[in-house]
Amino acid sequence: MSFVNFANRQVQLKLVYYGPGMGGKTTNLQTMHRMISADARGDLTSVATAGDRTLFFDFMPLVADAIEGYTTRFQVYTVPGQSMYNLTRRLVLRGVDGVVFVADSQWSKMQENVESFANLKENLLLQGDSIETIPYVLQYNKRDLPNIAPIHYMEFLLNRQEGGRRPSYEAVATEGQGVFESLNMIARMVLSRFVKAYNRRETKERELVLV
Ligand SMILES: Nc1nc2c(ncn2[C@@H]2O[C@H](COP(=O)(O)OP(=O)(O)OP(=O)(O)O)[C@@H](O)[C@H]2O)c(=O)[nH]1
Ligand SMILES: [Mg+2]
Repeated sequence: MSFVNFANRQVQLKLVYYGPGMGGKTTNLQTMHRMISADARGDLTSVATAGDRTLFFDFMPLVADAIEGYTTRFQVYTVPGQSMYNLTRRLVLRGVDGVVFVADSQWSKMQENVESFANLKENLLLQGDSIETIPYVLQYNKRDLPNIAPIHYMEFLLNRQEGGRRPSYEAVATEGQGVFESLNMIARMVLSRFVKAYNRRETKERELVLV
């Protein structure tokens, strides 16, 4: 949930990695944790896991100098992808500012991708958000595997929302490919929406400027 704290000059924004089970959401955070220097990120906390599977959520804070004069903190979460954990997904999604949808590129996962995306739309609506207005990007992960669908097919399945095409990235999250492209773009989209909305509401001397 976005907020500004003038006393300690902080802006806080919430990013959620969403998508089908085993798609690579947790792996995105693990790769970020490995590759971002310790002064720009906090610990990666995984709350309840069974082997590879997230049962509750993962969480990691990131810090950036994105807004002039303010420290910007991104609270980054993953949801559990398995369909039975929908109530947990709703909890994690509360107050979200931006979503990275991590799809699994394997042919055998196309139905799960579509179902998970429909589930995201439904859960956004339930909390008064909408896929048309919430900033999100698509990440087509596991491009290193042999039996994968071509990008144009995944775009056809997942990237035809009203409100236009969204940015999408090919990824191999285990190796870092596509991880930072997705993160940088969602951060940029969320910040620019936040700054616009904020400046509309506030007086001139409180204007926030993206750097
Ligand atoms: N080959 C390959 N394997 C990957 C890639 N990304 C993730 N994996 C593997 O896929 C498995 C599942 O990845 P996770 O990141 O745990 O998936 P998740 O989306 O968090 O799954 P849930 O927590 O169940 O929702 C792990 O064994 C990862 O190492 C990739 O790009 N290529
Ligand atoms: Mg996970």
